[in-house]
This record gives sequence, C-alpha cells and structure tokens, in this order.
Amino acid sequence: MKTIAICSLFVLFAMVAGLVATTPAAYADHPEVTIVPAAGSGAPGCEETADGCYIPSTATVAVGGTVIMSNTDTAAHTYTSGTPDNGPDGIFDTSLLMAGGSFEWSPTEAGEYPYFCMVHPWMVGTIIAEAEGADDHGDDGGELMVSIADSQVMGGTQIELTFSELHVNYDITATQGGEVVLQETNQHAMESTATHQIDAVGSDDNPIDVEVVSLGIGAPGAEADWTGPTGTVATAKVVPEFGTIVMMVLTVAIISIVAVTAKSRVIPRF
Ligand SMILES: [Cu+2]
Repeated sequence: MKTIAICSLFVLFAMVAGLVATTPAAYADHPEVTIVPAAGSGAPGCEETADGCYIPSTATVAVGGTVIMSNTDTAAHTYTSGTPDNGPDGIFDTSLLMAGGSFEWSPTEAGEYPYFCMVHPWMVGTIIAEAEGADDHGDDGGELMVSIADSQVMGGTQIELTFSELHVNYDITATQGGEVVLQETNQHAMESTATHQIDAVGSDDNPIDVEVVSLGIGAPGAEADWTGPTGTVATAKVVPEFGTIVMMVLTVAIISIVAVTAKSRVIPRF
C-alpha cells in the first residue's frame, strides 16, 4: 500500500515538473540578460576563444528589458556602445566598472548594439534588442526554445526535452563528475517533446549536467535544407534536492535560447 502511495505522489510530482517544462512562455521575451566579462579578459586572449571576451558575446533582450552588465572579473572594464575603430557612439556607457560593479541598461529601440571595453579594446560584444512579438520560428532569426525537465524513474533519471519547434535535430550529452553518463547524437525530434533515460541520479554534491546542442531544424537526411539556430541551446543541472532551477541563458548565433529545469523532489523508495 505504502509503495503505491509513494508512486502516485511521484507521478503527481512528475506531472507538475512536466507542466513547468511546457510553460516556458514567460521566458520567451528575454526580459533580462546578464553579461559578464570573461575571467582574465584584461589580458588579450579571450578574443581567440569561442566564448569571446564578454559572455555571452551576443546577448538578446527585449526592447524595454534589462541588460545587466556585471563585472565579475578582477580587472576594471567598461561596456561602451560603439566599436574600437569608431569609438563610443553614446548609446550607453558603464564608464569604468570596478571589480564587482554592475550597471543596467534598457534598450528603447530594436536593433543591434555593438560595444567594447575602452580599457581593453580587444573586448567586443553585441547586444540584440528584439521588438515585442518578434517572429518565434526557427528559421531566419527566430528562436528555438528547449526546456529540460527531469524526473527520477526506477533508480535513474529521465530527461524530458520540450522544443518550441518540431523536427529539431540535436545532440544531447549528460555528464556527472566529469564522466559522460549519456551521449546521444543526431537525434530527431518528431514531436515537440523527447525523453532520454540516464541510469545515474544527480545529487547536491554530484549533479548531472545536461547539454542540448541544436544541429538545425528539418527532416532527417536533408541536412542541406536545415534551418534555425545551431549550437548549444539549453543546459541544466540536475539536482533532485532543489526546486526549479533556471541554469543559464545561452545565445546561439543571433538567437537567444532559454533553458528551464523543472524537478521532482520525491525520491521513490522501492
Ligand atoms: Cu576591459
């Protein structure tokens, strides 16, 4: 009897987790984005890395939303709109932001805003301000949203992905303590959801990190016709002890994507 009750409770929580996962709309308009300097960007080198000198190097936010420029580095930096070649354009300027300092800016018009660091001109980034109700499709500059939910099933973890578009081709990788516990490549999502089973269970000390990389949207075998964003579209840290965790907002090319994790708190005992 007791087992049945625990199971029902678990199913209920799994459903709640699923509901949270399927309602990512609140994140669709990018009301807020935080940009930090790459650690050590006071010395040249970051411009050679994939991440760039400001992270994310292309940040997307809604018109009227908030861009938080947070200096988490040990050196002082500026976020100055304009380009190193042409100088400041006067749209925004943090002036010298000391370590730990932060500055907020809210775009009032849609557009692309390049910026750079006055102290370290190899540091450049772009903010994209999107008008409200911007095209939500995977092709030409729309966005692909992937949410990640997890539930614990039979001593393992089930990862459920919810896609904002059909026919997303993707790779999914999960690691725990540096070890790969799930790696599936060239997956094709016929439906708006897909599930993956992991034998491991995450814990506070030993979370499972999940990463979903988009390969493009379209029919399998017709790679040349695939559209939409490619690159990392969602990451999540699976820690059963905690409630919903939004891990990271990653931008992909000119498109920004949101990851949402929902979790179940119930650990079934069998
Ligand atoms: Cu700097």
